[in-house]
Amino acid sequence: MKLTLLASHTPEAVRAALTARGWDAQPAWFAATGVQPLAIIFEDVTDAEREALVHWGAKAGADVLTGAGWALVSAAASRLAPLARPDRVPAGLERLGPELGRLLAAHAEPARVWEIAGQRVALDHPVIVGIINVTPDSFSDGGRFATVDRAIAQAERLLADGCELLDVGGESTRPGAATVALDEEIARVVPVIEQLARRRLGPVSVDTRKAPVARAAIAAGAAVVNDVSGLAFDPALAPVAAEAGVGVILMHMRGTPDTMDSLATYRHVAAEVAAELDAAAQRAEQGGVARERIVVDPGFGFAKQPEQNFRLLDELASVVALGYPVAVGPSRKRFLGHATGRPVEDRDRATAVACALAWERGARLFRVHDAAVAREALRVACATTSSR
Ligand code: PMM
Repeated sequence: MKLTLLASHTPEAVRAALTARGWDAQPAWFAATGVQPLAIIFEDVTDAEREALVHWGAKAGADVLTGAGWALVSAAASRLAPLARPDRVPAGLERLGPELGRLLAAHAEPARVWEIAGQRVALDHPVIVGIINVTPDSFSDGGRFATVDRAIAQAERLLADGCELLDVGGESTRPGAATVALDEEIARVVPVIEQLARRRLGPVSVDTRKAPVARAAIAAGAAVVNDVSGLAFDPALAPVAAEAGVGVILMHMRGTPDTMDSLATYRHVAAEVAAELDAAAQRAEQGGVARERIVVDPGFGFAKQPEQNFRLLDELASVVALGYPVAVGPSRKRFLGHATGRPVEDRDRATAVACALAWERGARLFRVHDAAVAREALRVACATTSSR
């Protein structure tokens, strides 16, 4: 008898093993996601639910570890599925169903497209988002693109290097950065977005936390609003985005750039970031933004210490499980310098590696300064995991 261990960090190995033995692509994929082991922590569970879960786990062949108020359940997705079905869930565990069902659906069928104004962005390959900061003080490229001509030249380079979205920002959000007056921020981004639209360079996203800036940028041609505050800064932003039908990127942070460093305290960073992003997505949907238009982003470097960023990169699956497409923006950030010892101007290789790891863990959009290097890394990562 011959024996081969199959990789289980993604469903790909099982899928490939089944198709190699004659299964059709679709059933092979569903079977592969079904047998993939998942580990899920349920929090705020009652003692009775804990007991019921332990009892169920013993019968279902699932591992269940518990403590006060929580239970960690580990089993193949297909074994967990009955817990999410009202007709099959054991008595006493009904409360688990809705959230678990959502998580399992996101696992088996991740979003394939992202709807932005006027077009659909396919997510079956890495989508590179090029950064155009029109700020005098951004941490890595501040001042370099502060004129319209320079911003346009940078846009052309980013598109030539494979970007599918250009993210124009007029307010630096690095730790301690000064806030920018509304008029000033609009005066920075709108002329650039107008020129990009006139030259059909895009689509364009506007990196802003403020409704008036978003409104002006959308009028100038922006198809996406990228809000680093996850709609927490300006309550008027969600309706503006909803009415315009633009795509929305909701990034995780805590506090403001002024205060965020002091708020980087987590007991379990991936769980807390995922929960806070889920709340941001609820804010967006309650504000009228359609689910298909929402992307979430863990916000590397925002209210996170270096080791918390690495934990989050490793545990990106917790964010992916929310069911929204995931964007990441590790580009040139401090945590990469922490691991490599490289200064900010020499972190594009580290950025590319972080992007490749994030792709493998389920991220689909990659916000970078240097698209050429990131594209190479992402092509290798994509070729490794996307044979279907
Ligand atoms: N990082 C910065 C600014 N905007 N937007 C998203 N969605 N994700 C990020 O990680 C992010 C962002 C800060 O970096 P920069 O000053 O180089 O633009």
